[in-house]
Amino acid sequence: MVKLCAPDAVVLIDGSEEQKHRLQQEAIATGELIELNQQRLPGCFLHRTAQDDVARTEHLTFICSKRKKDAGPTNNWMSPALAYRNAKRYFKDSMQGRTMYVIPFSMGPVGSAFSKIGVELTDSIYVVLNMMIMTRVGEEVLKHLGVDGEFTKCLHSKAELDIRKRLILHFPQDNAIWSVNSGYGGNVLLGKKCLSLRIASFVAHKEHWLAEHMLIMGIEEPNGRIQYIAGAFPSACGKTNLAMLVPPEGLKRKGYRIWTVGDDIAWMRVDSDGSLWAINPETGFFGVAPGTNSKSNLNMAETIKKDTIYTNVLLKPDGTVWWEGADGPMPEEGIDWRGNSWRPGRKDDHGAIIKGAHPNSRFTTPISNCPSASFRLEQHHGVPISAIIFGTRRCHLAPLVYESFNWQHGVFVGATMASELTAAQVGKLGQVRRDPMAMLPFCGYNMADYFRHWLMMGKKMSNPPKIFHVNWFKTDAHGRFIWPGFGENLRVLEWVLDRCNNKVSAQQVPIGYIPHLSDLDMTGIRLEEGAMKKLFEIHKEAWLEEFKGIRLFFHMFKKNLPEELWQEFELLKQRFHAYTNTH
Ligand code: GTP
Ligand code: SPV
Ligand code: MN
Repeated sequence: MVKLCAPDAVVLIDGSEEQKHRLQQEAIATGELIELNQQRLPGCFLHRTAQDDVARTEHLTFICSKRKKDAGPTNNWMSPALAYRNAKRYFKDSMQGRTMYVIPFSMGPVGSAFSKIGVELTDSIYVVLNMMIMTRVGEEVLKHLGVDGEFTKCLHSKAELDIRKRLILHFPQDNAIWSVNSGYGGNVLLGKKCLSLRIASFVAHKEHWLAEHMLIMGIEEPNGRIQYIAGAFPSACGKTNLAMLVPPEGLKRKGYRIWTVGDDIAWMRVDSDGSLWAINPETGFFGVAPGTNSKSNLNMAETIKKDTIYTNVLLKPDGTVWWEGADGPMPEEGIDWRGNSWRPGRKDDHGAIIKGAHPNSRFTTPISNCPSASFRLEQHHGVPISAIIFGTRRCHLAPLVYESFNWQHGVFVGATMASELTAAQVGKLGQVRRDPMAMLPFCGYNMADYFRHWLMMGKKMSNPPKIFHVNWFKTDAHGRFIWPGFGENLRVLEWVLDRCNNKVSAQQVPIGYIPHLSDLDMTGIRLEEGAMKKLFEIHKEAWLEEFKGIRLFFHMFKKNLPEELWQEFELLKQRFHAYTNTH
């Protein structure tokens, strides 16, 4: 790779504080990082990406399996030969005048049987410093690799940061990832989506485990019992917020405590007890900034006060940062995410208000600084999962919460998830797309085989988690969210756990079980008249309409779609046939 990229120097990242400090100083000198007010935000820096490099570019992301059908109909595919050839043109001499950094990293605790090792080569100090937050980096990792150990070979170059030459390539058979011409997190922190989801899902299929786009959280009752939940929500649909929620005032008397294990990725295995056990392979959060404040997410507001790299937020004159929905008053001036001087209310040529921070601006921050960080983060075995929840962003269709009838039905619920697009993808905001298990952009192989794998995993467990679906995002006639969300979501999780513990019964509707309203503890909140009814409304016509989308989606997979999913679809239609709108 040195021969291909022609860097001036090669530097091995050893994981030491001294080296980190040197790299920070170097990045400040070149302008790659801006040092923030070190009294107010110790160890914090700001970075701005190119204006056309602010979110994952799914249309430039490819699965380069040998056969096209192994990538499946939902992935972009390129043959390995063509992909290597195309990318080599862009990598050629791309590091001239630059340093190549060699980052050995472990996803999962170093030495755990759950963990996987990668080595990322990059010409970006920003990538190095982010990887040092998001993963376990340095000599410890190399020791565990030995001389002939298997690792994921990750190559990244900013090259010219030219979107026309951008490629994010995955070679599952070679255990390799090549990313060129981007500097945006999800495209370049190769341990995250590229390794821990796309490559890992391919490996997990072969090795019989699950690599999922899921948060992991523990809910502790006053008697000390902690139960863990894993939740898959599409990008920017609430994983980070849920993973560290603060119990609402009304439930304080119950003494719950929340433990954050992870906010984005879960690796899960069946253990000898027949249950599903999960680790978070990451050590940091790469979280959405807009909307983060001490009311919506107190734990995160505390976490990001130090040792944090901010990307594409507003810089205030006092050397601190701001974004839409941050704590405190709106600043009177600043430098916006594009690097332009900014004042509130200014409009662009199209008459739209110019934002201070990009809607997908983010912070990179260590889990260890999070007040709710789980004490089990370093445990090699992970945590046992009692419930899996699939969450989507639907303004009308899906009720606040429902439970699937069994594992197979739960897989159907996950496989037919659909959500409105957010700023985390380049694309049309608000448009509904099917996003099975929140993995549409992250499954490294044929999604029909992935569904079959999920069905098989259910058969391997004598004590499988129950599967639920939630939707925090239903809106009223004025477009306002009906459910207050955030901390109040604990009321829903409480019902989820009650169901897992066989403490409450439920009402059966065609899509699954919904709560008896009296089983949701609503102490301390008052919603508008009729809100609860709206939140649990099952609108037959809307669901019949939804079936068209499901059928189209399933047909993409032709004969390869597992028969069980067609069966579940038939059963669902039959249940609706016998149903009249009563809720
Ligand atoms: P990725 O990092 O892209 O995978 O996203 P995520 O799933 O972790 O989403 P995150 O928690 O960062 O939330 C994204 C957006 O949803 C933010 O603007 C939040 O304020 C908003 N959000 C999160 N939870 C809720 C909720 O319960 N209700 C409402 N209305 N909004 C929420
Ligand atoms: C997501 O988009 O789901 C993220 C952010 O978690 S990124 O790492 O950029 O993919
Ligand atoms: Mn994510």
